[in-house]
This record gives sequence, structure tokens and C-alpha cells, in this order.
Amino acid sequence: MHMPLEDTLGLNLLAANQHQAEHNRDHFDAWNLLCLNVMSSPGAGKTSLLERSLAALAGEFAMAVLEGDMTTQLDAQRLEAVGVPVVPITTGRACHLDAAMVSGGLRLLRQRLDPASLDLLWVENVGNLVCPAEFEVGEHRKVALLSVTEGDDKPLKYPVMFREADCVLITKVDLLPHLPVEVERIEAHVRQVNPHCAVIRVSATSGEGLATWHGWLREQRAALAAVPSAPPLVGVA
Ligand SMILES: Nc1nc2c(ncn2[C@@H]2O[C@H](COP(=O)(O)OP(=O)(O)OP(=O)(O)O)[C@@H](O)[C@H]2O)c(=O)[nH]1
Ligand SMILES: [Mg+2]
Repeated sequence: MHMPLEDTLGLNLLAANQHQAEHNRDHFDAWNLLCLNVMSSPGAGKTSLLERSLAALAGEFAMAVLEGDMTTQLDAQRLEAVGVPVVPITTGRACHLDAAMVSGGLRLLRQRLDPASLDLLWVENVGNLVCPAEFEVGEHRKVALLSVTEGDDKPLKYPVMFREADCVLITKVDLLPHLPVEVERIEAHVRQVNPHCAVIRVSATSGEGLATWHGWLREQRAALAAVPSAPPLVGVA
């Protein structure tokens, strides 16, 4: 059977990305560093949540951020202001981060600090509900945000990201009293495509749900720490 050329190229691209992603993960494992890939459609509240979580967890975990954005460094500046090291990754025309871009970001991060001194590495992906889910970057956990303003049908219409997610955060729940949407229906649709992920309602504005979200993070960090660490890798990421 002949496969169209564009399909073959697409599969090669994904296979090459997967290879690099596994290489990145080997480094994260050797550094005993939990890497989280934070994804959502534009404006669902990734940076706002990170501002709150970085500030809340700074005394507990050593953290850094790789900040993916197509053109600006606005989000990187917002997160630097919290006092955490941030490496901006400008993707240009690309609508997602890939594993090679994250590897490049890691090289820049290593000029500033020793990643083995970190507990958590956050990757804020480019705002897009489709493409980031197709490209692993070496993360241990995928966190997908879905704001209540997006409507309750999005998990069904854009299932890949929600199917892959380890945790789905229903964001901006402070706005629920003003919207014709039922949060239970959003959650039911998430469950329909992914029965096993954690689903947590949060608001970066009111702080609702943040304690539960941070509890989930602590569990993931503890689970990684419980795995015996890999032997140190030589060479750059
Ligand atoms: N009411 C309310 N607004 C929020 C909340 N979280 C974020 N916002 C607002 O939503 C808008 C987008 O938030 P960002 O944190 O920049 O969203 P983002 O997902 O990082 O956006 P991109 O990086 O551009 O994809 C901003 O105006 C925020 O103030 C929330 O919990 N409640
Ligand atoms: Mg952002």
C-alpha cells in the first residue's frame, strides 16, 4: 500500500521529534527534575496560573520555566517578575513547541544554572488547542487548561489534548455565575475522552482550587522522586 508523501513526511517528523523528546526526558530523569508541559488554547490562563503557582510554591520547590511564544516575550517577562528563572523560546511561525526547541531552551537554561538543582521545570506551550498535543517535548506530565469561557463542547471537538492530559484544569471558574455554561457538563465531556486524568476546577483570580492543584503537583513530584534516578548523562541536552 502506498502512503501519500505528506503522510510519510509527517510520520518521519513525529518520529524524529519523539526521539529528541526521549533524549530530553533522559536528561530530566538524570537531573531528577519533574517536567510539566502546560497547554491550552490562547488565553485560557496558563501564564496567570503559573504566576500564582510559582509564587505559592517558591519556598517549597526550586523551579524554572521554558516559555513558548510565537512572537513576544510578554509572558516570559510576567513570569520573570515572580522571581523564577525563565528562558523564552520564540517559535516564529510554529504553533507549538517541539522537542528540539525545548532542547535549545535547556542549553540556554544550563548557561544560567545547574538543572540538577531544580525540582520542577515548567514548559508553557504556545496557545493552541490542537498542535502542542501532537509534539512531546520530553515532559513527565501533560497539563491541559480549559477555561469556562470556551464552552462545554471543546473536549469533544478537540479530543487529542484532553485524551493525552494527565491533569485537566477547568480555569476561570470565578466567571461561572456570569456564563450560560454548566461546569459539570465540561467535566463530563473531559471524562468522556479521558476517564483517568485528574480534573480540577481553578481560578487564578479568586484562588479557588489552587490548593488542590498544588496537592496534585506535590504528588507528581513525590512519584518522580520515588523512582531511582538514572545514571548521569554526558554531553549537552
Ligand atoms: N476572570 C478570570 N480571568 C482570568 C483568569 N485567569 C486568567 N484570566 C485572564 O485571562 C486572560 C488571559 O490570561 P493568560 O494567563 O495570559 O492566558 P494564557 O493561556 O497564558 O494566554 P496565551 O499564552 O496567550 O495563550 C488575561 O486577561 C487574564 O487576566 C481567572 O482565573 N479568572
Ligand atoms: Mg501565556
